Amino acid sequence: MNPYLDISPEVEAALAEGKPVVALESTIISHGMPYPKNVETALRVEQTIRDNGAVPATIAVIGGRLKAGLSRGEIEHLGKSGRAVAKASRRDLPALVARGADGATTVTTTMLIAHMAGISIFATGGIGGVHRGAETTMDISADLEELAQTPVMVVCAGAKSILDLGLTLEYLETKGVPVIGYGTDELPAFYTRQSGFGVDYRADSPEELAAMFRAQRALGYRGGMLVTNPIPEQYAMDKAVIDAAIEQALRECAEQGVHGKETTPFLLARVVELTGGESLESNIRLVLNNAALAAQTACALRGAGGAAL
Ligand code: PSU
Ligand code: MN
Repeated sequence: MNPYLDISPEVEAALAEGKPVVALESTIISHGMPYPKNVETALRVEQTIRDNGAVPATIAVIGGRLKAGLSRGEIEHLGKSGRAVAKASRRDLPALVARGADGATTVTTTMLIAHMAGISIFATGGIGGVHRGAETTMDISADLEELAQTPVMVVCAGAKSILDLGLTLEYLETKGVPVIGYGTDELPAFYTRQSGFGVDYRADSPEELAAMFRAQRALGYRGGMLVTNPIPEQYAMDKAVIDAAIEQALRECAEQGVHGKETTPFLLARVVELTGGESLESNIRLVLNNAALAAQTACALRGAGGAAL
């Protein structure tokens, strides 16, 4: 095992017994939602995974250790510290580990650490992607590169239209990452069920998702798979309301010269402020929905047919 990795006793036992395990990220806790909703949500997401028959492994860097499986106290700490905790992408891990620092893991580093720990399914809200205007800024999330090189299934609700969704799909196609719509032929746009962009394939059950992931592994691909699960209808937002908030957040981002790793957290926080918390509620609901699907798929993977992945 990697000398910097700590797997919690519960997660370690589950992996040893071949039980289904689902990884969860921590940037969503420290940078994606305000306290105390972030902590409440992180704990509810873990409970949802348990209710669906799997063991949750929330991932973060604590005191320079790569953690797969956090205690309640560690989740509290990440939630209370908020943006004071470093947002940890792939390039950040060497320095954080060497310094014994804390880090909130993005989709990128959650995939990386999950894979190190032997966990192959991960549930989140939205992934990073190609930013609008990337043709001049070159701002493309490391999440897309990680999907291209790390064999983990990521269950998300699509991506927010703070990004250029068309270019994000083009990039994933170039990198050979399968994008699967769950019960849909269209890429969901996080707060809304539709984006106007088609996905590669559609699956209608956790068993179908498991079969696709199994086939990908059997083909020897090194990369992962992106499952896009639309927000439940009753929690979806009005497209005009969310689009207006996103447009305003993007304008303010440009005016204030926000750039680099601060861009995504700035946009996420402004959208929540501008929609008066309605978007936060939608965000929470879609994460819970993704956690349930990821847990069911982890169970399907461990179940019928062949060795555990
Ligand atoms: N998009 C969301 N919510 C999030 C993130 C993105 O709707 O919480 C977080 C995830 O952790 C994702 C990261 O991996 O932001 C991407 O950041 P960047 O765009 O800087 O790569
Ligand atoms: Mn970026």
